[in-house]
Amino acid sequence: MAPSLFATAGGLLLLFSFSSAQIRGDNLASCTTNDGFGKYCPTTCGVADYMLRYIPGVERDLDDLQEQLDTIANLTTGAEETAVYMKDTTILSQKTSQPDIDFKRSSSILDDVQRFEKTIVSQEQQIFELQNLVSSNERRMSDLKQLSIQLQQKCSEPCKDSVEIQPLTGSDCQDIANKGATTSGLYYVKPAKAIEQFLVYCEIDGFGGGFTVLQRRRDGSVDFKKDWIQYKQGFGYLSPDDTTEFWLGNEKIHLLTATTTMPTVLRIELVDWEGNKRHADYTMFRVEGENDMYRLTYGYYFGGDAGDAFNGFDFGDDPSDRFYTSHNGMQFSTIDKDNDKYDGHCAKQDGSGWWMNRCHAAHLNGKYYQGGRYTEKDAGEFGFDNGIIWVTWHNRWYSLKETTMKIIPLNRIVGGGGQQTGVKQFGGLES
Ligand SMILES: [Ca+2]
Repeated sequence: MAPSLFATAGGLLLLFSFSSAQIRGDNLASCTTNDGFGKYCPTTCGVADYMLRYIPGVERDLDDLQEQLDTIANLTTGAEETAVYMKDTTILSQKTSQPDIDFKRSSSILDDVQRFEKTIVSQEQQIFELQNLVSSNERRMSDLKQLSIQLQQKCSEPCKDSVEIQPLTGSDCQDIANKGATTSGLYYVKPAKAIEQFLVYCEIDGFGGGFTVLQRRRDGSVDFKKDWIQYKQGFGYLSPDDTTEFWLGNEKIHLLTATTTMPTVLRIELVDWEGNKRHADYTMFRVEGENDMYRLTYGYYFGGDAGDAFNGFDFGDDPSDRFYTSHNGMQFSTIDKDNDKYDGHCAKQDGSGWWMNRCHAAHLNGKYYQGGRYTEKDAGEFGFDNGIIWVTWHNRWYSLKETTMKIIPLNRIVGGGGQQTGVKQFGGLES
């Protein structure tokens, strides 16, 4: 009896640890949230969506918990019955073992008496142990009931988000900077064709420039192996202090780049594991809509010190490498959608989403390798799981530490605003 009671109590504890593990939302297919929820904003899928998915799980857990409590209650009753039975048996034994005067001399009766006395002692010990078990189980049940009540209270509280969101809004971060914003942080933007506003991280520089940040890698905390829907909607976390990783989402990137009257410059900023920084700028950056598989186009490499990896790279095996690794005009591919120019499936091989050709010379959504170095073995026989690559700076076996993809209207860089006369004005951001 005792082992099964312990086993049940153990199972219940396991159930509890499982219940609290459920609070993480990592397993959700299209809405990614985790322990940071409530502290950082999910880039997509609102709080209501999260709660709707979360509640049935909690309710199931509570039902399971109730069942377990009932089981323990039944087992405790069983133990109590056994204790009563044993007490009765003991009394009976005591009665039976009264030595009869007429048979005092019988050695066999004396033996019986001794045996019964032993039985009595052992049964009393068992009764004592069972009584301990009963009270210990009762204590556990009351603890668990208390926990259950706390859990129910927690579930009925409304979800709070403590992230600071700046009050200014605009069509993009430059618009917000034009309205006087001076601090970087989270802002709501609504590009011309957007149905509703959405949250972005704006990097406001000291020259009145407002960059809208599209992508951020910094520590490998967010897995970039995501499917089409997730790349479309965005994933990871937006933080007011630029401490988190995210992909803003292809649909939002499309709205920010393809529906504005002013051409957009894409700025790519890279940091390696030695702390060196480089950047690359592309003019007329545009991402088409989903009907064109979020095709990437740009005008030309506008400058920077990271080199023009978007234009492809001659890896030395074949002169056509450059053509087949250029990115301009490529559609977006993900692990579940192959829009590349390769017989195989680049995005599936690399476990990422990107504007794949056959396959790439720049791959900022690649696998995060701590320390940066990885080998052909890590990447697999056919170059699977490539890192975060910008081949015109570091070779393909070096995965970068940090990346930022952000946009700013072209006129902020070329003769716009009276102050900004060239890209060098922005160089201060990198150095
Ligand atoms: Ca293919």
